[in-house]
Amino acid sequence: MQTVFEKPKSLVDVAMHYCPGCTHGIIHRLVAETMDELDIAGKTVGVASVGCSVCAYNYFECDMVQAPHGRAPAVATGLKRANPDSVVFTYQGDGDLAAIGTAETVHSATRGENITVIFVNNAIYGMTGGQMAPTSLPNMVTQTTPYGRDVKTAGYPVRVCEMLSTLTGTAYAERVAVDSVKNVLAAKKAIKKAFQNQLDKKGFSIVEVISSCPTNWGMEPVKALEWLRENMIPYYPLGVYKDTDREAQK
Ligand SMILES: Cc1ncc(C[n+]2csc(CCOP(=O)(O)OP(=O)(O)O)c2C)c(N)n1
Ligand code: SF4
Repeated sequence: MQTVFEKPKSLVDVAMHYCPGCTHGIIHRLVAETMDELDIAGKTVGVASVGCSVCAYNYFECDMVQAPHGRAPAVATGLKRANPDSVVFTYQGDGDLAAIGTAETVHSATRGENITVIFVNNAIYGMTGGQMAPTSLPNMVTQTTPYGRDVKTAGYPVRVCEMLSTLTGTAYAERVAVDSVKNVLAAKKAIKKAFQNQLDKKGFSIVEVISSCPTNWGMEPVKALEWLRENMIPYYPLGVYKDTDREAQK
């Protein structure tokens, strides 16, 4: 019988700690499939961040480091510069990448570090119980905005791909989602390209993955995906925000 689907070799065969219906598991699989297909697990170092994916080092069959909150791109910079033949990726939530880690994110991009950033945007601080994140939507109810995010006091959400695409050092920035089969397939393509870019020495590549947090959104997993589709994607349009490959062809 022909095998049409199997667990990637670069994913450790253990039960994950993520909540039922959490999309972190899907994104882990896409990263692991990419490592298998590019045959790079043996020279890859992943940098886990702080957030629900803090234990990502338990799940990938490659070397892993766990960075302090927000510092993953700085740690990745050091790893990549010390060993340019390695493949280095970070795996970060929106609290990690777009709040405490904003400086590291912006400056590693503007330096054009040849690393791959996987940015999981679920619009909330998942691990700590659902506080407002920089990417929480206007009027979104969170633990710290029980009446909804008031932009007059809490400001507007940060659109990371749009912001980073203005930086010359960014080679590639794409926003994808994992709410449907079609979007998961597109997310895989983007993640693979972000790793291939690094092999081709193209510079800083980021894939923002619009994700769900059913637990802290207070929704059943399927409802959370519907909410994502109806609320997050309109605010965070999917697509390629920067691709130096495409610009070179113009
Ligand atoms: C220096 C520091 N400040 C604050 C915290 C507490 N903290 C842990 S995880 C987290 C937010 C993580 O949210 P996010 O990055 O969106 O990831 P998610 O859990 O949603 O996947 C915070 C504030 C910490 N661990 N270290
Ligand atoms: S709290 Fe949210 S982001 Fe964290 S594992 Fe649970 S569903 Fe996923």
